[in-house]
Amino acid sequence: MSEPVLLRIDGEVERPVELSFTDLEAVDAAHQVADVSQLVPGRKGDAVRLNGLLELALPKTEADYLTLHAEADDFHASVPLAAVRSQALLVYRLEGKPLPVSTGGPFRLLIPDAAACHTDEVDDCASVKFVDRIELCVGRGQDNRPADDESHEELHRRQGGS
Ligand SMILES: Nc1nc2c(c(=O)[nH]1)N[C@H]1C(S)=C(S)[C@@H](COP(=O)(O)O)O[C@H]1N2
Ligand SMILES: [Mo]
Repeated sequence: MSEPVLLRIDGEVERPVELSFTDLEAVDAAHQVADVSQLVPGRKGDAVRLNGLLELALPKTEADYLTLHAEADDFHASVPLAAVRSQALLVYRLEGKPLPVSTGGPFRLLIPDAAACHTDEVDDCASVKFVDRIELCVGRGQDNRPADDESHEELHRRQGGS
C-alpha cells in the first residue's frame, strides 16, 4: 500500500500535527461541512473548517498569519489569521474519496467571500490548491502570489481557469 498523503500543520503551534484523509474524516462532526457549495457557490466536495484543524494544532497566541504551502507547484500564500479563522475551509473529500488533483486536491483551502483576485490580502488567489502544509506565523510568511496584473493573468492562463 502506498504511504498516505499528509497535511502538516506547524509553525507557531503548541502541537504540530500531520493529518491523513482518515484523520480529517475523524475530525469532530461540529467542524465538518458536507457539500461546500452551500457556503461557496460553484465549489464541490466536503470540508473541515479551519477552526477544527486549529483546535488540533493549538496555535500560540502570538500567531497572527496563516501561511499555506503547496509544494506541488511551489505556490504559497500568507493571510491574516483573524480574517480567515472562522470561515476558511479545507476541502478534502469528493463523493466519499480523497479530493482529486483536478479539483485542487488532495487538500484545498477555500476562503468564502474572498476579495477578487489581486485586490486584497485575502483574495481568491489565497485559496491554495494542493496544500501540503499550513504554517502558523508571527507576521506575514512566504507568499508568492503574483504581485502585478500581468503575472497574475499569466498564472490564470496557465491554470486554464477563471
Ligand atoms: N497551488 C496553487 N493554488 C492556487 C493557485 C496556483 O497557481 N497554485 N492559483 C490561485 C489563484 S491565482 C486563484 S484565482 C485560485 C483559482 O482557483 P480555481 O482555478 O479553482 O478557480 O486558485 C489559487 N490557488
Ligand atoms: Mo487569482
